[in-house]
Amino acid sequence: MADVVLGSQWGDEGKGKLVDLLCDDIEVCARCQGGNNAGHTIVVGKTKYDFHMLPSGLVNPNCLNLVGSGVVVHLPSFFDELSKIENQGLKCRDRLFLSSRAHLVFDFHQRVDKLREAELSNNKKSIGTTGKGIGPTYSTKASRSGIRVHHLVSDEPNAWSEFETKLRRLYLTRQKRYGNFEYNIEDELSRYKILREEIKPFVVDSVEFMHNALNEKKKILVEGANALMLDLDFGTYPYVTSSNTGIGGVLTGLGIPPTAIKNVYGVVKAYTTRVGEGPFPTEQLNEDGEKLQTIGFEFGVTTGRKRRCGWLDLVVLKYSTWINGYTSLNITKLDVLDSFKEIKVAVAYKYDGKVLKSFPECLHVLGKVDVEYKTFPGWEEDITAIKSYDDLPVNAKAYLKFIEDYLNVPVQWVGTGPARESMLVKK
Ligand code: 2SA
Ligand code: GDP
Ligand code: MG
Repeated sequence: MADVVLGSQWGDEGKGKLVDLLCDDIEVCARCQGGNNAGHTIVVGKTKYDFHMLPSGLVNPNCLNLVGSGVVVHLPSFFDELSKIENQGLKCRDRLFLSSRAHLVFDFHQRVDKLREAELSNNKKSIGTTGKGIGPTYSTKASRSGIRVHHLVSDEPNAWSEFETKLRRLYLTRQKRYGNFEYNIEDELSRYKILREEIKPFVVDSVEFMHNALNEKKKILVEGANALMLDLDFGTYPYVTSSNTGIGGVLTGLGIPPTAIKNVYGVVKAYTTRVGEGPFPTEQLNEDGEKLQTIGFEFGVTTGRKRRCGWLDLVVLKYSTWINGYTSLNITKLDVLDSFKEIKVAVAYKYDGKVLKSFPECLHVLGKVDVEYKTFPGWEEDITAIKSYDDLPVNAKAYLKFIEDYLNVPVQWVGTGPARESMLVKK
């Protein structure tokens, strides 16, 4: 059976750390969507690992790791990331596998990502993407002109010339749309001639890989990237990423049956952050927001951008729970709230004087909602050294209990610091 870790808000909830903790007795860790737009930080002792496209399960020397078919892969970045973590002392080459069905991100996808953002910015409508070519690659995938890993590595006769033709054709269509942007197709082709040989040992049929792992009763963990509110269908469209970041993406991105899924762990930051543009009803453009940003050290792992900060939003989390069906929660970064005298939590959105029953799909409505907050007294003490859930301050436990009751999902873990050890388990 497979357990799944999913981001419940707008990302960066601390999924990497939970995956690391669970990986101690996991045999397979799989990524199912997104690409190197993701940034998962893991702190082990004095070493900090930043994972982008590769599964965080690589930190466990006994764990096999799969980059699934739903992931979009920029091969130069794949190898850069691999060498970076190998240089940090992790031996992982023989434990890493890449789906033959995954789509490739080319350099022109990344250029186009930035050109499109520049175009949108003329109307102040840019998405605030990471510039990693994620949207353009999923677009070529959906328009059926994408290039997959097997197209590159195939040993069939004429495979290379077919790959070359496909790449040239794809580039031409982008050139027609965006003009003569800076890009050298000949350089790209010669790079891929080398990458083709380098990537071959990693490539597997991921459907068979996952089927065998399930059949052999291996303990599997699926590592979600980004988060539900960035989901292409259920997030704050169009201010979303281009994959299904919710539970649906686990099935479509790995090719496993729904019955293979056991636990769905929702990772919830004790407040809310968002990086990039788009609606954020509980954002605090004031001292509280700045304090959360500074204490929480809220900077993007991939782009270094400052994250926007605000209070916990239970309207978002209820909606997120309806879709992903969390079986339990990991509340993270509770320690960031330690010095607050009062802590607010959004409990309802009102529009035209009426409480909304769900999270609105329309951004105009969302922009006009009045957010209703419940205010909690802070605990105003340092919780970072606490070793057991029961020893948490009474006010902190009341805060957690309220979240649990509102969502009707049990809290299983509470994060009290970035390090691996800073995680309380609730019995
Ligand atoms: P994209 O690049 O097309 O996926 O961007 C579309 C939107 O998705 C947001 N997005 C993210 N939000 C939070 N964290 C992400 N990963 C990095 C991190 C982000 C970083 O872990 O910090 O370093 O800036 C991530 N990736 C994509 C993005 O901001 C757009 O709003
Ligand atoms: P992910 O994308 O969900 O894996 O999260 P990121 O790695 O992008 O961002 C989470 C950040 O919070 C990282 O810098 C983590 O080291 C840090 N972090 C995780 N859990 C905790 C916690 O409980 N307390 C504190 N203070 N930091 C944490
Ligand atoms: Mg992140």
